[in-house]
Amino acid sequence: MKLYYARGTIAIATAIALHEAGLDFEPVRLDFKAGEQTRPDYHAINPKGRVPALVTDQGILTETAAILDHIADLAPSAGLRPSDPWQAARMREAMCYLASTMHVNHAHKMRGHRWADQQSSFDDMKAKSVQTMTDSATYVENHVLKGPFVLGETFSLADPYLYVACNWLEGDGVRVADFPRIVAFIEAMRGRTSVAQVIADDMI
Ligand SMILES: N[C@@H](CCC(=O)N[C@@H](CS)C(=O)NCC(=O)O)C(=O)O
Repeated sequence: MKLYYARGTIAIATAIALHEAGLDFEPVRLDFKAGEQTRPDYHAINPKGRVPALVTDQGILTETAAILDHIADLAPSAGLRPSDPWQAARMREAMCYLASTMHVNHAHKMRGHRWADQQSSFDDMKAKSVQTMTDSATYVENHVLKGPFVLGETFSLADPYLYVACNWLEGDGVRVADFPRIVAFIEAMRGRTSVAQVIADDMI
């Protein structure tokens, strides 16, 4: 498999999950500063011009939640998706929140051009993102993290996803130290071999 990614992006959740699953992959780095995600050759891989894109022998898969779910299916023995239906639903609840709300809040800082055309609108969205990301951190702190990980003691697909989103907080103007469960979660994640590997590979 080939993973198209850019440094620090949500694509790194896929890299962490692949390491957790013990699956080999070839990372292909895009330079966002050079706009490589906007070029026609990359649009042939992902017409949305976003990362991640995972190239498999069955085809190309995009959307972090779908990719993570597929990784759990490729490596069932890694136990990345709980067998208990309620726990699996709670894991997906967290992942849906990250995809639909926290990631979108984060995107308002740098990607205002998706929703508006005026510089004043971009400035307004960027300023507001400090509050919306603080709101996301508050929600994660109080309702998403049930222990060291999203599901409590059990590691799942939601954790790499949440780790990358939490990694954005400080840069988005959120005082992470105000959120002790998030601080402990980041610490627990950094203790895992999978996360140490993506840090060593300068992916995040
Ligand atoms: N819903 C997608 C969102 C992917 C996405 O927006 N990725 C960002 C990086 S975090 C991206 O590729 N942005 C490039 C751009 O907007 O030009 C997913 O979860 O995979």
